[in-house]
Order: sequence, then structure tokens, then C-alpha cells
Amino acid sequence: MRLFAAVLPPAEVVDELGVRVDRLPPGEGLRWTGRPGWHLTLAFYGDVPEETVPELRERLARAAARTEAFELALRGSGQFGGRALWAGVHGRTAELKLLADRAEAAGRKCGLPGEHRRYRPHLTLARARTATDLTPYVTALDTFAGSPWTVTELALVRSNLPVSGVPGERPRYEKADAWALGGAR
Ligand code: 2AM
Repeated sequence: MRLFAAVLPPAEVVDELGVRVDRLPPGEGLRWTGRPGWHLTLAFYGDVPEETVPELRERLARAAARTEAFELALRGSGQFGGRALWAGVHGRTAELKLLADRAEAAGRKCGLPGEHRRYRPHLTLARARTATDLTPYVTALDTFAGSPWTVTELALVRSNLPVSGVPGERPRYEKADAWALGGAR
């Protein structure tokens, strides 16, 4: 199954951002991510063999236990090469990165291939099929400052890719498991 580790912002934080995103023009060629699935990716595992999932869960449970709860807030926006528009992350991002490193290491130790990209905390809002000028969107979201919240858990999320073949249909995300961070007990 296709899995990734993530931090899931609470509903009220998603709603605050949603209000701002609703005011943006839809834009041609932009695929907006589904609001119920908004997340901060920590590590992407791709297709994980069924027999590897128990070990991955165990290692993620340990990674969560070793990491203290920490505070974050969504703030501002940015883009990756005109291909992805995202909301920015503010607050204890060093702790977020540490959690991402641990989540990635959990996958690697299970033998899952992990591309080690430089970790850039972000919440993807839209993707563009071709390089697009996303500057107006980034500018419009510049003043966005969401309420801070305390990250208390590490989630394992299952991504169900669309099977209908309908263009533009989005993957469905489903929380498969979650573990309390060490300091959150
Ligand atoms: P993104 O927010 O930067 O796009 C589920 O697909 C999540 O895993 C996405 O939010 C995506 O992060 C992240 N991800 C990282 N590497 C990926 C890859 N190679 N393929 C698909 N998703 C990936």
C-alpha cells in the first residue's frame, strides 16, 4: 500500500487556511489539493509491501516516542519551481525537521527506498501540470498567519490513488495509524 508519514493540522487550522484559499482564483491548469487531506509530509514511502508494514509501524512508534511535542503555525506561502504552490510553516520547524528525519530513517531501516530530499516544511495547496507563474498566489497568501497549534502526534497516512481515470481526480488520504509524541503523553 502507498504510505507516507505526516503531521495533520487540526480542523480549525485547516479551516483558517481554507477561508484564504477560497478567495484565490482557481487558475488554469492548477489542481488544488483536497482540504480534508491537507498535511505536512514528513516522509514518503511509496508502495510498501504488506509484510514490511508492521516493522514500519514499530519504528514510527519509536520515532514518535523519542520526539517531544512542539508548536507550529501555518504562515505565508511559497512555490516549488512554478509546479507546486504551498502554505509555509512557522514555529518549531527544527523539531519538525527532526521528526521528518526520524520518519525517513524509519523507512530506510525497513529497506524502503527513500529519496533524501532537503526537507522543506510545506503544505501543498495546488500543483501545476506545467510551469506556471504562481507569484500572484504567493503574494495573495503572504499575509496569511494561522493560529499556532501543538503537534502531538505522528500520523501514517495511506494514499489511495484514483482508479476512475477521470482527469483531475485526486488521491484519497486515509489516516492508517497515529502515535503520540513523547512529550504529549
Ligand atoms: P508534497 O506535499 O510535497 O507534494 C502524498 O503523496 C504526499 O507525499 C504528498 O503530499 C507529497 O508531498 C509527498 N511525496 C513526497 N515524495 C513523493 C513522491 N515521490 N511521489 C508522491 N508523493 C510524494
